[in-house]
Amino acid sequence: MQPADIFTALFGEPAPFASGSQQVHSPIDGTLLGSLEPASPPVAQQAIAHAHAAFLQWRTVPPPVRGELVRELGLQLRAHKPALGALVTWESGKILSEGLGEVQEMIDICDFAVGLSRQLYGCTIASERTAHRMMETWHPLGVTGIITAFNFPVAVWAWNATLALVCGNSIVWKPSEKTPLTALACSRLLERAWAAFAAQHDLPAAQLWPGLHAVLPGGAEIGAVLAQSPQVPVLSATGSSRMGQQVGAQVAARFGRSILELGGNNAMIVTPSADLELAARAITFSAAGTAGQRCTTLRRLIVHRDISVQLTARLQHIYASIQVGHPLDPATLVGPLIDAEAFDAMQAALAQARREGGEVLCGGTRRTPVAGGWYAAPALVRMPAQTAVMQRETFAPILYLLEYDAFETAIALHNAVPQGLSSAIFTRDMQEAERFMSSAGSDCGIANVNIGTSGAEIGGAFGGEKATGGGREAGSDAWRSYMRRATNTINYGDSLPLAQGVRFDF
Ligand code: UN1
Repeated sequence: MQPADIFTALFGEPAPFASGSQQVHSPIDGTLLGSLEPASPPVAQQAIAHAHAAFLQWRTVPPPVRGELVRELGLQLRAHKPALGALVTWESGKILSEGLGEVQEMIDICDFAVGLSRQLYGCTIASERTAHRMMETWHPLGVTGIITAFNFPVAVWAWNATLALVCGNSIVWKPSEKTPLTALACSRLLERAWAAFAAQHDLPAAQLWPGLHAVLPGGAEIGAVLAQSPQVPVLSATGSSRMGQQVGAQVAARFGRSILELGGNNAMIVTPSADLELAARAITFSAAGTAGQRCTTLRRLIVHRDISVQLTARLQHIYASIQVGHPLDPATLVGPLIDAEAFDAMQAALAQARREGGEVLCGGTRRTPVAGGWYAAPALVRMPAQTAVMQRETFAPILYLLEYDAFETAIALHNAVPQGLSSAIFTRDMQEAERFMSSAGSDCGIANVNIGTSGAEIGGAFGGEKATGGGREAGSDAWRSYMRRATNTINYGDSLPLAQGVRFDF
């Protein structure tokens, strides 16, 4: 699909973004996709105030009814999957299958959130006092701020927004400056979902919409407004560890809650018993897929010395055949990097790797399958040790290869980086697999066996430890981060016994 058709499908006109100081260019070929006016800090303040007012109403709507809005959003996404998936490709550069996959990830989390809207369970607790009962109640928290990155411009919003909505919160979203159009498309779909929802339910619609959801295109100054506003009790931020350090500190300074999903520096251990063909497939998708621009991208491969030559040769063979090209071409596996800056960062990392004793086995150079885009051949780099360049996340398709002899050394190397998002082991040895997943194994939020580091399903909690920020989003009980917990103790007796046996007689 071409941009004009996509815009017509999503916005009802072929060129809806025709004026404004912020220009959005496609990383595919530099095409100008549109121009828009970014939000200013005062506009952001106002959006937060409206969102707070909407929250005061929305929190009283029963959760299963709130779920109906998310059900409508899921229907909109199903109907517009081809257009939105193609827009994700045009704006972020990922191949169409992954653009569509990202929209599917949104649909999946919608389904999850609809079910969740009937399952916001609190537990009951045995009281130590006669004729007393204890329980936990979960309440909406307020305005949920969402800051997203260019590489998953819509799915990460959906993880947060769908849960926040069923939990009874309103939303203010600052998308990446590089991908505001997909954000505005999501907002349009949610608006349509709202119209269908509001027609079926007797709600104070005027007080709820549009305050319930706002998109604020803009830069770090908008993120700072969200981070500093006391009317934003929870802020979910996805991006670099440096960004998270700033945002997290600002939110903490006002006792707000942050959900941080920051840098990854994900590794895989490949042991002698591994199915090497399966491992090679998983490595290629995780390391080269999405042009290395996932936070779950595989960046470090820790291979047992006995199989290293064989696996490296296999990977070099596969890498030589990977098609780098236009992401709408079905034969393409690797699209462009997001911009020239990303290409420069890749070159700088490769130069540093060489200085640190690394050998670039293949890739790393610029390709020009399409004029006007920054395309690079995915690189394999053999490293003599886990040097400084391997300690940081370079958002590009570079896979560093290390050898190990003892399993303990592999685990130690695996954990010896600042980040802790995703991890994997390829092995057919049950003890190695279990040790990798044990408390003394991988220190990451995601630890996989015989699959790669990227491409997680929404059913699990997504996030990681250390410099990854500690936040959890999407499935499992991640919803709790968007709510506040009240502990209730109820006395249904005729006396007033005190806890811990305290006497206070008078
Ligand atoms: C991200 O890169 O920010 O596990 C999110 C994955 C995707 C989500 C990635 N489901 O790779």
